[in-house]
Amino acid sequence: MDSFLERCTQSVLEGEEEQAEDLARQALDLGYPPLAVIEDGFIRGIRKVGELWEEGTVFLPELVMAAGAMKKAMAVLLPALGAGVQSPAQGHLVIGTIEGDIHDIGKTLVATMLEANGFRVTDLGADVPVGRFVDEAEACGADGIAISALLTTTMSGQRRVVEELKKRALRPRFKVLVGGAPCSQEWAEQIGADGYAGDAVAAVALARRLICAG
Ligand code: B1M
Repeated sequence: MDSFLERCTQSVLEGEEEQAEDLARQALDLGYPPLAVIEDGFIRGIRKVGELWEEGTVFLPELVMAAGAMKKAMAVLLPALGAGVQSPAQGHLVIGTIEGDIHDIGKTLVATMLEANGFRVTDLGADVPVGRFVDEAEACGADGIAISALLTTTMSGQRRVVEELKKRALRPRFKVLVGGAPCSQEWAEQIGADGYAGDAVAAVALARRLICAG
């Protein structure tokens, strides 16, 4: 791997907030495409920490520090993803991480990529109650709801959003898009969602297919 990107990975692995932020700035100065630095540099670091944590080699404080470093880098790089975008709104999505789940790094990246590609996005944040996804989608007249879940224990909330929409007779008016590490296309089909996306680029393609084509 490119040694600069390797340093980005390492800064997250070591939970070095200042260094991660500084490297993110340097990346932009050096002309690296922001999404490439996020995916091939910083995300590699946070995923590696997750693996080490699962193996029992690192502990929760290190995971928290790594997430802190990741967030500092993202704060520099995310605005650059959407820089200069002036395309008219292609559709409107409400997005959030499902209740009980505070993982918001991937969700925020997906939200930014959707915006950078011309979608209007209402980001509800993390730990969002099932009913709030539906209330907000109705209130702002969105076309779809994108739900992130990172825990096997919280992904069932995605199913409850679909059920809530059915209960309020709002299907198929609002499209439902799901994503997050434990999710899959099979899961989306099982819960009656309209589609699954494995990463932020795929989320944009899915939103285009479901919303712009529909
Ligand atoms: Co947590 N955590 N964590 N964690 N954490 C995971 C998810 C875990 C897999 C780690 C592991 O075991 N290897 C594990 C879950 C295991 C499971 O459920 N089977 C886990 C656990 C157990 C926990 C706690 C329970 C730990 C504890 O307290 N004992 C706790 C839960 C807290 C809670 O939510 N209630 C917890 C806490 C935390 C931190 C706070 C320390 C921190 C989160 C900080 C934050 O987000 N603000 C954290 C982190 C950083 C992780 C890992 C290491 C990295 C997550 C991340 O940011 N990835 C993670 C391990 C892993 O995922 N490999 C882990 C980078 C991000 C860009 O990718 O989020 O996958 P990701 O998003 C991608 C795609 O998934 C997709 O696109 C994104 C961009 O490519 N995507 C979507 C995501 N959402 C989408 C929505 C869409 C479409 C695509 O809509 C259409």
